[in-house]
Amino acid sequence: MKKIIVLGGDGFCGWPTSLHLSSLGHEVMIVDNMSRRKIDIDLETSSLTPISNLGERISTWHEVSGKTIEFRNLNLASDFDRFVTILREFQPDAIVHFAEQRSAPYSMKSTDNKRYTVDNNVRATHNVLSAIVEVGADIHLVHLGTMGVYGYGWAGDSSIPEGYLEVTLDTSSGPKRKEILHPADPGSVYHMTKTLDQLLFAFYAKNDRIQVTDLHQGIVWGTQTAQTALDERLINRFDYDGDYGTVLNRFLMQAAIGFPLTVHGTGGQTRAFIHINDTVRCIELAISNPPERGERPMILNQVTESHRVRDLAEMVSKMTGTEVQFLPNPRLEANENTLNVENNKFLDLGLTPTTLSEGLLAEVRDIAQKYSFRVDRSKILAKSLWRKGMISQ
Ligand code: USQ
Repeated sequence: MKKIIVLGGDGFCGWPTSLHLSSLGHEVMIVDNMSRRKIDIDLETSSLTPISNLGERISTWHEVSGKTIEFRNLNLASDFDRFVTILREFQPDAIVHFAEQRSAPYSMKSTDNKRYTVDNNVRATHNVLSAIVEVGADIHLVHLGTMGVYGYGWAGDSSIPEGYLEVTLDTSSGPKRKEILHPADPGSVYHMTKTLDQLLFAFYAKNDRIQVTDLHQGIVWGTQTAQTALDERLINRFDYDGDYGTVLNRFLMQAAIGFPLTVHGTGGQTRAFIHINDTVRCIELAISNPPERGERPMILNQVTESHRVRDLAEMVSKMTGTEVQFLPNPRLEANENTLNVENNKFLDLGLTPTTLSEGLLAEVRDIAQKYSFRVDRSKILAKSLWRKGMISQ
């Protein structure tokens, strides 16, 4: 069993991951500065599901499972010395890093939001890496990255490899094959911070021999895991608002209240998806299979299936009878793209994906409909424009 710190352990992926790791018998400590809850207050919105405060979550988990999760309230971007002290005292074997501002629309909303997202995310990641070097301990860092680092469509219909691209260089002694970090092509300031993270990982893996696993995750859907479903006080968050809600969960909530499904542009955007249950399992598998010390960062594509946005809308519409509405796209992104993603590494490690066809209906019934009375309809439409004064497509 391992000692594991979950940075951002109160968030949408962090909370179910903390419970999953704790249920497996690992000793878990959550480090979080409650920023996600504070942003909800600023945006005057809240999770569709009634999430308890972190103290109640942790005490309920103890009541239900007999297991203890520790918590430290700390801002990773600014409180470096305290973080070093925590590492010295807790002596983790692994750190799971979710502690970043994760919404693309939020990151594009204003100059302040762009600056906050870069300052928060890049400094947090760099502080984690330098703190690991500072304590000189053998700590495996598992980071939640994004599929968005690859960009969408520039490589045509060739498949996206797991992090590294093989290229052939013309040298004076003939062609030379080389594997390089896949070119970055971020579509928002948020996604850009994750591409910068990749360079930090590459440097610290090379210079300080830190073991890093970077997980390029797709869009998560679903809400509950086996552990968060044990008691309503453990329930996971479900974002539906125009900034933090992700596309499929938004469609499910919209269907539950009969709100026309909000497809941006033509809906020809193809994206990769994964269920929250598979997210927590992937983190478990990543922790159990660290790269060797001195190796370059291990990159895995954490996705299980790809879909076009308008196909998802049609699927939800057929299932529920809700109409589909094509809206001007507030983002700058390709109207249509193909996406083939390699994900063999997780499948080889034993991941058995939850598919959309299995889980979708239960999600509408058990979560979206059950809590539909909590929806604030004025928060549904996405209003964050990618370029000031941009003419919608
Ligand atoms: N979209 C709609 N209608 C909506 C909401 C979104 O058509 O009501 C479209 C967007 O225009 C976009 C696509 O759906 O083309 C995906 O949008 P999203 O908000 O579901 O996902 P995204 O902004 O890419 O970000 C989310 C998470 C982020 C994670 C990323 C994985 O917020 O943390 O890194 O998914 S990925 O998309 O694979 O890069």
